[in-house]
Amino acid sequence: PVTIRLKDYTQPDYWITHTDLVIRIHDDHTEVESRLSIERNGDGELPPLKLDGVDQTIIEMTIDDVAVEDYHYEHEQLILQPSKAQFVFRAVTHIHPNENTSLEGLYKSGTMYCTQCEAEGFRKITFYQDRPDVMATFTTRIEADKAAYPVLLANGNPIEEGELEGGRHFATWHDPFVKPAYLFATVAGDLVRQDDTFVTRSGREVSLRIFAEKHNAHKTTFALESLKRSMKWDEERFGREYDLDIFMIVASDFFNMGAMENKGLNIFNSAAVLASEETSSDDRFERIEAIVAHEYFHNWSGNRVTCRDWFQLSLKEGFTVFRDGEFTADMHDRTLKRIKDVDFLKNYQFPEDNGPNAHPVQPQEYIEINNFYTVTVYEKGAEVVGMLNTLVGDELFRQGSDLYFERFDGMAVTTDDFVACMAEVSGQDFTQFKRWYTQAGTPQVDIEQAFDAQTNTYQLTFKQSCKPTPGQSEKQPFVIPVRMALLDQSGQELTIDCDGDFNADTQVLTLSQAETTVTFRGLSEAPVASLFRDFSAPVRVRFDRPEADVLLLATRDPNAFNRFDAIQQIYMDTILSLASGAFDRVPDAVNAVVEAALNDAELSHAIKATLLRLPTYPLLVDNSDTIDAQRLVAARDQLLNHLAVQYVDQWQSMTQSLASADPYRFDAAEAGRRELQGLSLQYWVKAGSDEALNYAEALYRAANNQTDRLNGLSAVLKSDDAGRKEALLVHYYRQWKDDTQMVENWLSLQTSATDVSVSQLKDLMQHEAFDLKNPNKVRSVLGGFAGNFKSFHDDTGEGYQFLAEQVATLNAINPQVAARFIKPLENWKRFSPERGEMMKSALSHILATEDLSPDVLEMAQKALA
Ligand code: BAL
Ligand code: ZN
Repeated sequence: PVTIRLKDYTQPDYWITHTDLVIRIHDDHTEVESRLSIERNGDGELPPLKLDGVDQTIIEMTIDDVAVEDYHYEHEQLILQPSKAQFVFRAVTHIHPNENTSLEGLYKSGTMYCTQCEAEGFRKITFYQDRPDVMATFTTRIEADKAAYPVLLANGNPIEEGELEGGRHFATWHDPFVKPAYLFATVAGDLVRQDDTFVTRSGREVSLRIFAEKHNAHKTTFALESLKRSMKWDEERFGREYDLDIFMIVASDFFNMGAMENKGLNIFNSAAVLASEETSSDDRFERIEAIVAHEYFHNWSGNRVTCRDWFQLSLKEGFTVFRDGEFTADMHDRTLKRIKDVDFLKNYQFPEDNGPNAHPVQPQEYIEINNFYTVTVYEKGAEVVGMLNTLVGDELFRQGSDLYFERFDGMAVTTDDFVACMAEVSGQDFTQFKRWYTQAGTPQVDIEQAFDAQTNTYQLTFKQSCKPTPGQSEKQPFVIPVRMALLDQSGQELTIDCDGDFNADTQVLTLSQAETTVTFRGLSEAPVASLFRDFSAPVRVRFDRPEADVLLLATRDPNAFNRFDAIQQIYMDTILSLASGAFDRVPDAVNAVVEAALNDAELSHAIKATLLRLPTYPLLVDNSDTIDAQRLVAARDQLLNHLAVQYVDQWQSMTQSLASADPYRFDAAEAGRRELQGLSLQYWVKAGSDEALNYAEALYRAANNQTDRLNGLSAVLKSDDAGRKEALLVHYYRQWKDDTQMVENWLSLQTSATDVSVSQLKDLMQHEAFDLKNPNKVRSVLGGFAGNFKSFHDDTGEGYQFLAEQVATLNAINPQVAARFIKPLENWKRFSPERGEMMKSALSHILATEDLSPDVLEMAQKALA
């Protein structure tokens, strides 16, 4: 495999200005006829034309209607020598979508044909310069059997349709906006659809259509409503209006990603678009709304302005995650959204930064770009955009965004271009700030404080550092915005007067040196510093300070995010100290913060739930030096049991008082109520009474929505009542076996919500509900298991080898999906030596597999390096 490097980027030798496709779908093959209008980029002698293409059989090729005889094919490229600077290249090729299990390019999903071209799938459809800086207008004609595939879709606006001989028909679509091949899409299927319209702010009426296979037909309304909210929000908040006459979403049961922002024709993983209260939990509703928004927002941040090369992936993904985060915050509860996002970042991105696959938001090299659709590029990328917003303020951020969209409309650009717009509107110099794009690793900020009662001054000293990451041993200081307040002993915010780089309007202190000391004046008593409010920078903070300070923050910080953060810190220290043996019992501080949260009548249900939830295993692992997996399990369980028993009366009364017989409604208040009820119920069941278990089962059985049902079922699954667990799981499957999303949930509940052994997993993979070719089912079973810390890291270590075997099998079916399952093993060096060796041996097994795909090879090599 070849390593691709950012520093080697050069423009292509040729541009493609228009792409004309005819796709003829037949049962045993698909014929693709392309006509590419090509122009030389530059002058002088004509270089060879190199077109990417894999898994195609060439039937015919011409240049300006003259047959091409002289060509060769090497390294997955067709190479030929044009004799003119401007010409039309035509190719007729055959492909086999029915055999395409990689789910890249054109493939069969259930009864329909669909495509996935990002990042490099278009080369499986036709020969092309499959790179994002080659942008063309597209005309696409699809032909297929009319009875089997009555719906024929492609990007852009529909321009023609009609009948063909032999029961076939065609539809032609034209996309007038230039786009790279990765945004191409086509669909042919027997689909039902739900229609609506949206009138844009300039008064244009846009048709909205959501398509699904018939068995999924009843679940499209929520996505359609979400789409309309997204379109409106993007006009109001970012000034972005939709451009085509039609916007379509298609739900596909077989999909590698969550969804794909193809121009005018988004294709979604069914799990990320289809919703009903019977089958979708509150979390799922929120996720669907966010993904619909995310893909829609890409129409500007990604499609109208796209990436010059794949090293710029975060240009569109970081910015679009930031945008969808703002949307969700505006639609629901801003603090809650922030807590959830930061929790996600710390659970997934911090460990990535702390392991062998650490890479910058703008990676400098890759073997397989599919491996770089990561939490670093997406979520850390969004944090970087968020910091720019913090540094320039909301108004200038919007001006910078407007400038970016206007200046680069129709172009393929870089993260530098984006930052330059923010610099231009604000007059700030972001040269140093851009290290966030190029340096990998999570910076650590060590803080010390000193109060001087003589001078009424308080000093904070910040020292930043960043551990070496693969290929980067030395790091330069980052620009770190610290949103902050100083609190008095009652939790009131004090006025800040200091000598640091502090913005009084935004209450942001900016650090740019390796070490910074800031003196705060006019303080008659030692304040309590509330730092990194709302997680103003993606850093690890080490601040060794009196327990009383942390307790004040955990119980009284007016910034709910920081209150959450302080409580999590107390839980985390407790669990890690119990695991290491430093504590032999749960300290009083825990009771103090839990009681304060339980008794705080001002807190919303949702925020209260976040304050009462213990840190997850990935977070505990990421904060441990050496991991003794089963001691960690025992320690977390000890704290969980302690809270369950100590506050059993409160858990019971909260569970009961939060019950509601009202019709289901998805909104922040109701979702919060159900979340807190579910958490209380788990604690109550954990305390061990039959009454609690009966309540959980009754909640499951009587539920009129999936959230209540899962709250009841999860509580039962975490109990020791094997008979009851089995009975409910059997009931669930019988009831819902014809619903795709419910079956996926059923699979994942068995692997993630309860203890599971390798032999049970093997049985589950033999079940009629399982299909190794379906990524959602694979993720439900293997992803559920790999995230089940206790079972995955059980004493036998069997799970590691089992996972390795599955990766080896999946490598031949779907490399993209296979490569994702190397991650659970990659941090083997951080575990205790014996366990680390078992994990390493599983990775070696993967690396020894024959015919490894570049996807799996790259990930396994890095994990073992
Ligand atoms: N572009 C791939 C899917 C997404 O991030 O929207
Ligand atoms: Zn995206």
